[in-house]
Amino acid sequence: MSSQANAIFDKDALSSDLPMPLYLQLARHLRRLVADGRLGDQDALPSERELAGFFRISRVTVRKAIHELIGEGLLQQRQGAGTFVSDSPHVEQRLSTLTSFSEDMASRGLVAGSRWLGRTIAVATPEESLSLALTPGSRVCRLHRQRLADGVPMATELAVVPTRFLADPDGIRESLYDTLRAAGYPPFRALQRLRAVRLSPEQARQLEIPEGSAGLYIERRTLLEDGTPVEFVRSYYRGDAYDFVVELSLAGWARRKTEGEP
Ligand code: 16G
Repeated sequence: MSSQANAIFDKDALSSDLPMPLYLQLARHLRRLVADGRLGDQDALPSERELAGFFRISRVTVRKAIHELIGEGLLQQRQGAGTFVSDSPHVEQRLSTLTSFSEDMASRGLVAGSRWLGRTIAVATPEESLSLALTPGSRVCRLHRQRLADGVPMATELAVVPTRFLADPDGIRESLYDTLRAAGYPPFRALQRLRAVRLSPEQARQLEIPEGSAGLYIERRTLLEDGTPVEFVRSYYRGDAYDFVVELSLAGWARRKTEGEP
C-alpha cells in the first residue's frame, strides 16, 4: 500500500476481540474516513489485496465490507479501474415551493429513505400546542426520523402532527405528506425559519458527520388550505450537503420604478 494510504488507514481500527464482525468493523472504519474527509469524493481505495494485507484479514472480508458500502451508496466500483468514494450527494432546495423530502430527493434523481428514531403518540408540549393552535392536553404524533439521500444521512426531523390528522403513526410508509394527502389533509403552505447551529455530539452522530460540525436548524409550521396548522417540524440538516435557494423578485413598488412608472 502507498505510504499516503498507510497514513490514512488505521490498523488498530479492527479487532477480533470486538463482538462485531470484522467486515462491519472495516465498513465502519471506511465510513468514518469518508465522514472525516480523510477520504474525499472520487478518491481511489487501495486494492482488496492491499487492504487485506494491511488489516491482516481475508480478501473475502474486505469484499464484504466494500459490498456493504456500495449498497449504502458511499463507494462505487468502476470496471477495471477499482473502487472509489462516491460523490457526496449535494442537494438544493428551493425555499419558495412547498415540497416533501421524498419529492425533493426524487426530483434530483436521488433515492429518499428514512430511518425511524421514534414514533409515538403523546400529549402536546406547551410549545407544540402553541405552534399547532391546539387546546391544552391535545394528543399529537411525534415522528422522529433520520432522512437519507441515496443512503447518506442528510437530516434528522422531528415532525409533530395532531392525531386529528394522523391517527396512527405506524401507518406512514415512506412519505408523511403522501399519508396526509391520502387522509384528505394535503399540506398547502408553510412558514419556515432557518438558522446555523453547531451540532451537538448526538446530532452529529445521528448525521454520521464529525463532532462539532456546523448544521442548519429548520423549523417548519405547515398549514392546510384553510390555515389550520397540520405539522410542526424541527430538523437538523447537514450544513455541508444541503443548499437552500431562494428566488427573489422586485417588490411591486420597485418594479414600477424600474419600468419608469411614476
Ligand atoms: C420536508 C419538510 C418536513 C416534512 C417532510 C415530509 C423541510 C425543512 N421539511 O423534510 O416538514 O415533514 O418534508 O417528507 O423541508 P416526506 O413526505 O418525505 O415524509
